[in-house]
Amino acid sequence: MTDHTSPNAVRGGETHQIADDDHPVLTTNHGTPISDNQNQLKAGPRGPVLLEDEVYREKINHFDHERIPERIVHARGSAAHGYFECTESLADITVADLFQKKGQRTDVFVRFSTVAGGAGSIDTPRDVRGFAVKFYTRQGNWDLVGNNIPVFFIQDAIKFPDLIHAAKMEADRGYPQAATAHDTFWDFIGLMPESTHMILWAMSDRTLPRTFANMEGFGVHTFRFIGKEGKSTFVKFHWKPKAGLASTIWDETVKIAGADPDFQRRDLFERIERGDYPEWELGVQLFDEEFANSQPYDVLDATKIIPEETLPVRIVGKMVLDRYPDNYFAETEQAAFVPSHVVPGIGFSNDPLLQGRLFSYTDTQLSRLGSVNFHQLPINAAKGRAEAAGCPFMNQQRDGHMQMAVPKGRANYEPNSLAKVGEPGGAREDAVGGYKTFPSEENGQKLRVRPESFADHYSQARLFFRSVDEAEQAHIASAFVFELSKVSLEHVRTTMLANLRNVDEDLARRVADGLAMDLPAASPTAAPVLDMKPSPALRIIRGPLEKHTLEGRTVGILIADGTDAEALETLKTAIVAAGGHPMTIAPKVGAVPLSDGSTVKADKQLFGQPSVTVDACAVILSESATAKLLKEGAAVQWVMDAFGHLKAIGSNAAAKPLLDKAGVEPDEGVTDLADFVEAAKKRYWDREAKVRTLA
Ligand code: HDE
Repeated sequence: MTDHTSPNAVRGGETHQIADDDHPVLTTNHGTPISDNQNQLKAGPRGPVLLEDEVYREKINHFDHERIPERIVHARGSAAHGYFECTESLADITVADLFQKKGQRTDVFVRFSTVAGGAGSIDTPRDVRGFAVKFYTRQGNWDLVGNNIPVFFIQDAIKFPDLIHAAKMEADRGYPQAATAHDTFWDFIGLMPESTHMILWAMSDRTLPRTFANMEGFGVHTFRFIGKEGKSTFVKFHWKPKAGLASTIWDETVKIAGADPDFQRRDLFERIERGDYPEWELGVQLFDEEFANSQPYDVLDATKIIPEETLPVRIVGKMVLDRYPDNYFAETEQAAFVPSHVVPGIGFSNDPLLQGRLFSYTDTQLSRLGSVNFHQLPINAAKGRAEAAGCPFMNQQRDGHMQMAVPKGRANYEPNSLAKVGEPGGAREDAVGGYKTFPSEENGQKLRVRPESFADHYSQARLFFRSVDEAEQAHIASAFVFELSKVSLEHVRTTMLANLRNVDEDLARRVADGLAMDLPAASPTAAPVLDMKPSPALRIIRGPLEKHTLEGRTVGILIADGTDAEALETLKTAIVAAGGHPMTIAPKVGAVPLSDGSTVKADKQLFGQPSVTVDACAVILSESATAKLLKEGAAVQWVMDAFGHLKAIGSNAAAKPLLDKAGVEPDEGVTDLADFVEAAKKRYWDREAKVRTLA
């Protein structure tokens, strides 16, 4: 890019860049060429500004309206483009076009989000993550708007505004932002025993995902697949991360929030930039009415899972995210996910939470995006259909705010006979391929009730707690203690303890101990609490999706003046060979002199890149640099946190005094440089008892 500075100083601005072959002519929104983008129109060089200055007025007026209302929930998000590939045909089960042929690809746009915080909040609060997928299928768009937790807090959508009001910042004081550790949230949860299962997940490491690529995704509700003869099969959707499930430790999470509030969106962007494309398998649990009726819970109740050990997840596809959005606002912010947007072959169950969502999302887009034409925004337009049929949508709907299309002719109604006189007559129904609702038999009295079959609020909370690893159980108990310690209303804590007694006596006792409170009597239950068979699939730690690998992971290498050049090169090569991403970190970034007289640029500076931002830590220092860094709090903390967060630490002999000062004790995860790459593939859970007291 050349910098063309106008020689014409009389125009007053310091910098006038003028149009040339690389830069088109700057214009107003109405196409008028602009001669000066540096100065308002004034009456004389020092005179008042003139209202007639359309160039200025238009520019500032547009700027004043640059923001749209943020989403009431899931406001903070980031997204990527990619594709879904069918790996096993489901043609015998659904007519949905994207599942017909092995190898068939469908474009997707996926937005990940936190729930409670505003758009400018942090990436790593303890919070559920949204996992919303828009499939641009050849039969229209299908939005599978899920979360990284397979159950929800409430059973009926009518409670959603109460849940969200209670969870977000408190109405009078305007805080806390992006945190559930406050009175109103726990007041609501304590009084809504149906939320107990989800709150166990929320207090687990599931709400502290390391990166978006390390999360599972779930459709949550029971949906239907609809097959050729109109046969319906119930289905639950699961996304399984190829990078494996991985979470952070609470202390690490809190520190990431300070070190890098954009940690997860940066990771998503950088992974894609590096070609480490985040990938998931799509799995389905398929079942019929008979199976549904034989379970000790109701499959229409979104606070329940179907354990994978009872009904295995069948993998039918994969999703790869390989392109970052070109523009955050136009794509990520304006993306409108709407669960009622399904395609032929996919339908709904009577889950009252799902049914409630079918209304809410279109409605919210009208206030957020401001127009019934939000489907015309490029990110929302049904482009898959455009490829198939030449037009993203064809109907007789017209006009409205921000109408972008220019429909020709007068066929804005149907039926019409205009084609008889040679005029375009517009689109018509497709009785064979068009969307058909599954004709389920429905009858009954109109009632505002909860079915009896939704009454059990504790069995699956117990199932979850008893299924996960001991380390995860300790994290859950500690998370309850942390959150409830921030609750100032003592009766609210007591209610929670009373509810937890129905989940697991040991858990309730540990939380009560952590709060230094007496255990109250258990709260009454509306149904017997069952001891379901533990489900190992629910574990992160020592579970089926925990992966010992360096693939896609970042290894921080602390270096400083005099670092052994050869050792550094050997380590970097070994990390890359294992699929990892080496990141050198030094007190000064510009030039680090190495042992052989050469210099390298460090990737990051020590003070801005604490070890919480990397997955494993190596330290290669000269004796003199070690002596200096012993007096540098950030360096000592770098190593201390790596140890405290159960990460592998590899070092050369000269760096040893720094490890000693940081309190590093020998264990399997503390190695010399030769063994480090292998050791760096996992965390050392057994170390945890040495470094912190858990509830
Ligand atoms: Fe949402 N939810 N939700 N939700 N939800 C929204 O829609 C709502 C629920 C989920 O990246 C809103 O466009 C109701 C469950 C995600 O843009 C809103 C109920 C699940 C996203 C809304 C639920 C979700 C949203 C706000 C109870 C997991 C972000 C902005 C019946 C299965 C999508 C918007 C994105 C967003 C309503 C419960 C997931 C207000 C009424 C259960 C991932 O329409």
